[in-house]
Amino acid sequence: MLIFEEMAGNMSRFGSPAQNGRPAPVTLRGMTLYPNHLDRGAQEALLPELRHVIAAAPLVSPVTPWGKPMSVRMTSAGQFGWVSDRRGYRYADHHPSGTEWPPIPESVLDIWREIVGTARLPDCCLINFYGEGARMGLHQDRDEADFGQPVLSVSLGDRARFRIGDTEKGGPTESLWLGSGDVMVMGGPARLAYHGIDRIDFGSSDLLPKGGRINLTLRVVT
Ligand code: MD3
Ligand code: FE
Repeated sequence: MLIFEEMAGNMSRFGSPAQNGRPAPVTLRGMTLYPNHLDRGAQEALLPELRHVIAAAPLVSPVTPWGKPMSVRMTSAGQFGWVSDRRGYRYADHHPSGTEWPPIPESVLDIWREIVGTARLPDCCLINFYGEGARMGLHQDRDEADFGQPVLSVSLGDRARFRIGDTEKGGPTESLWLGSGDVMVMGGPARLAYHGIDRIDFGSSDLLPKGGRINLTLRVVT
């Protein structure tokens, strides 16, 4: 009884019974996690769309304004892309190479439409790629104009240890694993919480042929 075993697995992971074939959403510090929101087929269907974006706007290894290389490689789709270099962090209307950012794939916008709604669509989809050993230190996302707009994240590939704290630096934090297909929405009080990725469990998923993790964050920038 494979279905029964999958349900039991979900129950031990999330502590609540499956609903409509998916574990119930989990709220932590004002964020809502939708475990396994995308099934394997939906995850696989996103990959060619993302490869298309990355072919037009290649992943870059950004440096911080202090000149420290980031271990995460990044690119974006949409009207704006998030960039970092010696001049600072900011949203830019072109890729660092000078090319236009490609449009956000409809299949990615559909996830926003389904979970957030249609009042406003995101104008940036930041694509983070985590290879073996990549991490992201605790930070706030505060380069957007309206913190009333949520941020939606989609995890694909290897699972990652996500950490979230308070809206002030140095407070207590909590962590949870993000697995492939998990979708998270940060709105309300969670929107300005410190957060980061401690580590990825490299090789834990077979979604990406060479391993690693892709995280998409959909943002309303303007
Ligand atoms: C909580 N990315 O790109 S996504 C980022 O997995 C970023 O690549 C991480 O943090 C990643 O800025 C985490 C989940 C996330 C995104 C935005 C948030 C959590 C957030 C904004 C406010 C609070
Ligand atoms: Fe962030």
